[in-house]
Amino acid sequence: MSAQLQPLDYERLPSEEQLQQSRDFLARMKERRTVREFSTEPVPFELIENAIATAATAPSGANQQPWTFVVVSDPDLKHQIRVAAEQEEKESYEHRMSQEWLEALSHLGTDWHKPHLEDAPHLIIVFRQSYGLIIDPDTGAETKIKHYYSEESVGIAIGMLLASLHLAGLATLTHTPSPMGFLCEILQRPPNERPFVVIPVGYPTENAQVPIITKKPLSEIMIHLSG
Ligand code: IYR
Repeated sequence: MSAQLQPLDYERLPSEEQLQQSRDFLARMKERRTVREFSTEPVPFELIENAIATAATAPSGANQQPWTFVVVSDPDLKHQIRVAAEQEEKESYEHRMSQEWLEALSHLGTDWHKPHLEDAPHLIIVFRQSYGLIIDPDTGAETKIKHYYSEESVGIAIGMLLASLHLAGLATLTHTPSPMGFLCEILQRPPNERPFVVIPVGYPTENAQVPIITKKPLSEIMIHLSG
């Protein structure tokens, strides 16, 4: 099949506006913090929908969009997820994680207790579709479709999701309980979907605290080869 093309819809911005937009976005994104203390206050659901719709605009390998975003707002399901996550995390913190790993984390003050999995009004659980799966509704026959760069694609989409939620004034936590297999069972996902990350979303508590951390300066992370 040959490519079907159409003209690019593109508006060239005046240079001052380019700079303004770029600086404003940077300033907003610099405010973003990973939050671990969530209020139970409800969140307008359109903010969640818009963030997922934003993530869905991400580029992906062969435009296969290998992602599923499961939003869990049901208190009973959140409770089940918390119990299962804490069980795995307790085992990890007490037996599975190396001393080196625990030391690398110590400045963040994390441990196996995960109350935010119940306090946050929504958990967005992102699944990576390691392959596409089409099930014929009549015969039940399965067709598997190879996916390309699914990890990279899902990672990019999650970056856009986090940016949208932050710009909407919401707090997030990128949480990766390990192992995460329990999420497939609790949420009854099909065999082609692998849990990628759990993102509690909501408002921070009034007294929320965050670790004092810094981000690497541009001089350390950017190499400009200008010729
Ligand atoms: N999954 C654990 C441990 C953890 C690991 C990393 I790498 C972090 O940056 C933070 C935590 C937990 O969620 O506590």
